[in-house]
Formats: sequence, C-alpha cells, structure tokens
Amino acid sequence: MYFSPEAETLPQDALKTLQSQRFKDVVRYVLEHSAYYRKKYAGAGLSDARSITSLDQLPLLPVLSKEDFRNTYPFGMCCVPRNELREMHQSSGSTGAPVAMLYTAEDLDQWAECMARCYVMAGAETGDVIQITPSFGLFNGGFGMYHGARKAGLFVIPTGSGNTERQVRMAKDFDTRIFTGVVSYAVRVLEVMREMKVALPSLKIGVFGAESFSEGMRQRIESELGIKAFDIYGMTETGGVGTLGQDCPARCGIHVWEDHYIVEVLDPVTGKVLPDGTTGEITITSLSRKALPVIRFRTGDLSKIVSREKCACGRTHLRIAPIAGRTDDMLIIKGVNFFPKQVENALLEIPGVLTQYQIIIEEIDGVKNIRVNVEAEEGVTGYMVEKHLKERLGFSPKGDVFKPGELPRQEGKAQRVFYKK
Ligand code: DLL
Repeated sequence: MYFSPEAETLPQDALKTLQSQRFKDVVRYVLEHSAYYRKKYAGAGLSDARSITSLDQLPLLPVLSKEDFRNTYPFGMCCVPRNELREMHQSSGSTGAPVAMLYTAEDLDQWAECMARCYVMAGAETGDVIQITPSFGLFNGGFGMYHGARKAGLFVIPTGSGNTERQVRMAKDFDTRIFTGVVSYAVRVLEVMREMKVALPSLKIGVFGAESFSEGMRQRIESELGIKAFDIYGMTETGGVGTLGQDCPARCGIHVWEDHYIVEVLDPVTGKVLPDGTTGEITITSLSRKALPVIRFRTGDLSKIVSREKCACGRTHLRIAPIAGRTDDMLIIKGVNFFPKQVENALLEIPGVLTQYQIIIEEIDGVKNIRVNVEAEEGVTGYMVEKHLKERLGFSPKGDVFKPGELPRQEGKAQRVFYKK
C-alpha cells in the first residue's frame, strides 16, 4: 500500500520539523555551492544564510522562474562538480529556449523514490508488468518512469512513444497491468484498441500526466479501458515526473511529497502567498536535491491547496487540486476567462462526442473569436456543441463536428489551442 510507509505517513508535526531543517540546510547549501544563487540573493539583501532561521522566512526569498534556467543553461546553476553528474533531461518550452535539469546519483535515487511511491500509491505490486510509453530521451517522462519502476520492483516494458498498434499488441502479449504516459496518448491507445478490436483484460492501472486532465477525460479513459487512472505530476525543473506526487485511490487531490518539496501558492500577479483553498501559481522549493535544487520556483501551473489533513489513504502529505491550467494558457474571449480544460470538460458531457478536439482562436479586426473542432459519432451536430458550450462557458463558440479519425493526432503532449490571424 505504501512504498515508504514511514515517510508517507509521518505525522504532520514531524513532517514540518523535517521540512524546517531541510529548508535551512538547502539555503545554506545553495549559497555555499552556487555563484548564481549567491548573486541573486545578495541582490535581495540575503547573502548570509545564517539570517534564515525558520520556514516562515521562505516568502522573503526571491523567486526563480524558467528565465533563471534559460539564462544559466547549461551549467550556470549547478551546485556540484561536473564529474558528479550522472544524467540530464531537458525540455524546450514554447519559446524553444532549453531548460536543463542535472542529476547526481543521489538525485536519481530521490527521483526513483518519489516515482516508486506514486506507483505503489496507484496499486502497483512487485513484479507487475508496466508499459512505459513516453519517449526515452531528453523528455523526463520515459526515464523517470523507468527509474521509479526499477525501484518499485516492476517488470518494465520500455516501449517509448509511437507505433500505437505495437503498443496494443505488446500490452496483450505481455499482460501489461500498468500503462503509463501522457494523457492524450492514453486516448490515442483507446482509439487504436477500438480499431483493432483488442481487449486488454490484464490492464488495471493507468498512470497519466504531463497535461491537464479534465474529470470528463479521466472518466472516459477509465470506463473505456476498464482501469483506474491516476494523475501524476512533476516537471523538468523539480527533477521530473512524479517528483511532485500523484493522487491516491481516495481521489481527493494530488499528494505532494512534502519531505522532498515545499509547496506555496502565489498570486500570479502580485507574487504574494495565497491562503489554502485559493487558486494561484504553484511554487516549489526542493529540499533534497544536490545538482540543481530550486528555491521558490514559479511553475506557471495553477492549482490550490485542498487539504493539509491526513488523508483517508493514511498519507499525511498535503493535497493540491488537479492542475487547472497554466498562467500562460488562460484564454480571454469576449471578456470571459477560461482554460482549455474547461472546454474539454464541457465537450465530453455531450453524449457521442469523442476525445479529440481543437480550439481555434481567430482574430478578425482585433476581435477574438473561438471555434471548436471536435470529433463525434453520427448524430452529434455543430448546433448541439455550440448550445452546450454556451451553457457551460457563458459565450458562443462556433462548433464544427468531424468524423472519428479526421482531426490530426500528435505524439507526446497534445496541442489543443491554435491561433489563426
Ligand atoms: O511533463 C513531466 C511528466 C511526464 C509528468 C509524464 C507526468 C507524466 P515537463 O515536460 O517539464 O515535464 O512539463 C512540465 O507539464 O509544469 C505542467 O504544466 C504540465 N504537467 C505535468 N504533469 C501534469 C499533470 C513533464 N498531472 C509541465 N496535470 C508542468 C497537468 C501537468 N499538467
């Protein structure tokens, strides 16, 4: 039930004491080992780590952003000698400028530990067959899931991305029990299974993430694949997939591994810390990483702290709501603010509507209009889509219905929003 029972169920006061100690240590550590942090903190009048004596002082420290990573690429924030590095992963955000994460052997072990906790939380047992479908390369998804699966004692099928028919055949041949991947890829597998008329009775658990995951999409995946789907969270800058945690079978938020990370929720505009229950930008401090610890990294992801109480699953680590979207993907159309995930949720409420869709933003004479292309079974009309979206979102996008298979598919994270001038 737990991979690390003691750590996962540590009483909250012990967890706070541990965080407090690790926080003081990590501030001292970065000031001793990174010229970049020293310069940044000196600029904020904080060159002496001895002035940091408690966790309450966290909001006094300057925040980090993707810009810090880009400006210091590749080794500018590294805190260890190069010969201690053992792996790296890289993501290229929307601007294409790379963000690199560096790992020592200890960091790889920390990553594997966090991932292994997630697998066991999802119900994995020693020897279970796990099929890892994110690519094995610079993207952290494939290798992170691999390191964690090895640690948890699972039997790894490292298919990587693509060749969906082969994925389905292998899941059948090897009796895959756990399927992992990017959310939209799980949807693709579903489609191909339907086309191939293959059933996968051994498949029981899905570990999906890397994209916002609407409740509607989760229900579709669960009912059509006959599995329990879990929402796993993490990113390059915190050390990869699973470092930040996952939801548990009690389904009441994503547990963040608080012995390794501190979560703050900041107002995206003012940068002030928000109270629990208020949505803002998830901001992360890593407490146990060596090569490249982050202190107050603004993730760009929007969520809120839903509970700090002990969960029904027995874990004591706080829970955040599923990620609502990113600060940079909120859409404002005709004065209404919304996230692509809300469109997805609304679409999937319409019977007969399928899981592939596109949101097209067209600007005509300075006015933004939205069109939604969606695949659906026969009988669903554009008018039905428009009417439902109007009821749900409060404005009227144009809805165009496509036959199953007509919209383009992507490997990896799906692009849902397209801009046309
Ligand atoms: O996407 C890590 C990952 C791989 C997570 C596979 C889960 C599964 P990056 O490429 O650095 O790393 O992208 C990180 O993806 O800031 C979020 O915006 C988004 N993201 C990750 N997990 C979730 C999730 C991986 N469960 C960025 N729900 C993050 C919503 C997610 N968004």
